[in-house]
Amino acid sequence: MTRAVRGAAAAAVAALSLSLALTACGGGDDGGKNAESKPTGPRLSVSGAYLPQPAMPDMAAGFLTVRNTGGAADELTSVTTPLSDDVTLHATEGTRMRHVATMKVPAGGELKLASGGSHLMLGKLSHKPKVGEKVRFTLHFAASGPIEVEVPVQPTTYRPED
Ligand SMILES: [Cu+2]
Repeated sequence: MTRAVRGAAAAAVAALSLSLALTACGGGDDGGKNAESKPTGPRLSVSGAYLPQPAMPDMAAGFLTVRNTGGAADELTSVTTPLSDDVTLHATEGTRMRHVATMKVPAGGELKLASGGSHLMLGKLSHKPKVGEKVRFTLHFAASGPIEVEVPVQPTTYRPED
């Protein structure tokens, strides 16, 4: 009799610890799912980069689009290139352009640098780039690692198709 009670008690304890183990396991799975559904960091890609062959010998503009398919915004902080030690980010407001320190790449959105709008301004060119040449740009961001792009030099009047 005593033995049977002990046995039942032991079984109950075993069942209880088993259910605790399952709960803990289920909790672990839920944690994993929550982690996946949490917003991710920025996920950037660069497309459509080009550099019109400059009309002036010492200054050029650069255009490109940075897409962000991630869950967090990022910021373009600088661009480096062998072509220039003096690359600045310019925003265009109306007919005036303004030097800005950084440019936002919104989550699920894009930063578009296009003719007539925001652009990269390259001064003190190491040489005058010619059509057909490719210039390496390295884009630096506040959160993401740097992205390198080979930027084709296009005719001065080139306009990309949208
Ligand atoms: Cu400018």
